[in-house]
Amino acid sequence: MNTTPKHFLNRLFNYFLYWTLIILIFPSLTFSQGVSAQIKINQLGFYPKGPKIAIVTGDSVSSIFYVTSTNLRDTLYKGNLSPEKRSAYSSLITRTADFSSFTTEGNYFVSIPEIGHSYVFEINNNANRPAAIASLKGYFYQRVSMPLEEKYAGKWHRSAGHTDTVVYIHPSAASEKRPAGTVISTPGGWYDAGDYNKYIVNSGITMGTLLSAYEDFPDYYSDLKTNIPETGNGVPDVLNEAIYNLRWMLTMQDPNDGGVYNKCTNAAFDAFVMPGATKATRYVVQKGTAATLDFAAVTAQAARILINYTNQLPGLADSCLAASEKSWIWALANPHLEYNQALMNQKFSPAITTGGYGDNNFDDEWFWAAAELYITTKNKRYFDTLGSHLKDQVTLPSWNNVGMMGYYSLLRFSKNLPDVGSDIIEWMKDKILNIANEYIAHVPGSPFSTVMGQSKKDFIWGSNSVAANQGVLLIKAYQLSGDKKYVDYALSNLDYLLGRNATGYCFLTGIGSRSPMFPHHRESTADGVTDPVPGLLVGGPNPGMQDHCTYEFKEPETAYSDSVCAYASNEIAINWNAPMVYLTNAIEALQQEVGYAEKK
Ligand code: G3I
Ligand code: 9MR
Repeated sequence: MNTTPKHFLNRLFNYFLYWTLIILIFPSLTFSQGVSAQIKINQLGFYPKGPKIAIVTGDSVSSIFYVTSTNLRDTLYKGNLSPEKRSAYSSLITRTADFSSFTTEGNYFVSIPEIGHSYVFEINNNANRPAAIASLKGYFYQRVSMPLEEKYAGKWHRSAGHTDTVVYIHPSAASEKRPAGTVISTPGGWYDAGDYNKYIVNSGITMGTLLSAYEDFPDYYSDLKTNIPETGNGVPDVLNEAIYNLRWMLTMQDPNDGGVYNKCTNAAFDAFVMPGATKATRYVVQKGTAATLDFAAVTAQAARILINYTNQLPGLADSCLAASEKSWIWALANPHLEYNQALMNQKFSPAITTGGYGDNNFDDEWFWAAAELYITTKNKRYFDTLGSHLKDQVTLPSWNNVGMMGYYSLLRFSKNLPDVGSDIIEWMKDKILNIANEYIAHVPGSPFSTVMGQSKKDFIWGSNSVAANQGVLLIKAYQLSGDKKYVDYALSNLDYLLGRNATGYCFLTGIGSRSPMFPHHRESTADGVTDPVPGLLVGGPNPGMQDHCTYEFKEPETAYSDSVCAYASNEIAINWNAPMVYLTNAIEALQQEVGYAEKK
């Protein structure tokens, strides 16, 4: 063997050259497959010191995963995939890649040999801020009666939609002072969803959720700007946005008796044209107990918030409180007036075939309205009503189930409620913590390590709002207990909504690498812009598939179709966006408090 110093140096050089090449080539050889649909991940990213999980679906030869640079040259973290889990609500097999201990800021892929790599994601402070701002801005694009100028709406600028200054009293809504055919003006507000109608019941929970987001995180929202015409007027943008819909809601009350019409609507759904392009007659239809009590709750809550902005908004808080108390009086006289569209259509014409939002149980609406009115006025008569409903069942909020909204508000103001004893406060707190604890108990066994999707019942029409509302409840659990683990679980559902789910979609339009391109949203279909209107949360997996469209996947977790046809899984709606606004912004607001991010 030649062992001269020259040869030794040569061999040493070759040895280093060999390993340098291996290091450079190895990752690109192994990870050259490109983006893999098998890797599901929050497509925005993670906080430096927060939980970080990706899920691999299907077969995987490798039991190892890497976090790599986006040119695949540098391998920065290596971890083991978890053992396989089988999903109960689809045929998927999943494995977890947990890289929570990797804390270096930057842009990365999760890469798995023989499979490929994830979409790019970021590790940084404010990781979810784009979704937080976009989901709130989404409401601006739903505004009905004003032009959306390019400086605010970008390429989605458009002229005003429905003016709604000539709206007819439908025969179902006729009263002595406003007989059928009377013209009223009820402009403004947000379009409800992919359709062009405006529904009070659905505005109820939407407004309650947005106003609660503000009441829970006022300092955070005072700095959050969404580039809307009102930005900079001294009122936080979340309130500016809500006020646009609030002013519409106020016009939906009959000033003669305080009752509130269920909706402002066409007789039938519009075609897929731009907002305001059709000139179909608009009606307000029958008053109802649910609509009126939801209205009472929202206006009572708005009154106590807006009293702090009387310089900018003179008189608005007072008008809200007066409207709220008047609607309450109407509800007392009409405690059980259901909006039953089918029955209504048997009696009156024209028949109304737009969304119903029909509800026939008003216990929860009574409780919520009484709670908001009581908090705002401290008047004992409202306490008496809420007290009589305290033992009612409360579950996760939805448009027809708003009792929990009352819990949230009462607990928020628990130190300032003269008639509400600590026993009641503790009882409500326990209810919420019990639900939260039940949610988190089964996460380790859940296929995507999320709270969402542990029950088949989670996958309903608007299932994404179930995920978001579970997240909101977990944020409340954190606020009530101070236990940070609840925020981790809330984040698991945000990760679900932004990509860590069985479909692999980031469900908020315009966000992430793979988000819906064809939502059931008339404007997005008609505007000639390739990208859909941004910041809108689609309904999500719904095995009910009531739209009868073609679905490639039909299992509970996967029954989602990114097609305009699929209104049962791919429409957008204001009541689904609201808990998304709450959840994303709450986590952004809490990132330092819970130790996910350090102050910079
Ligand atoms: O109440 C029953 C419950 O008892 C039962 O266990 C459950 C089983 O699936 O169904 C429940 O009823 C469901 C109801 O929502 C309440 O959650 C219906 O099946 C379901 O079809 C119904 O879907 C609603 C849909 O309209 C059809 O009415 C959605 O919640 C609601 O978000 C959606 O709202 C539409 C508006 O009408 C029009 N604008 C667009 C908007 C969004 O798609
Ligand atoms: O576009 C409508 C959507 O907003 C509703 O959620 C959905 C259910 O009420 O209905 C959609 O409209 C469809 C109608 O129900 C049936 N004919 C086709 C309409 C547009 O796809």
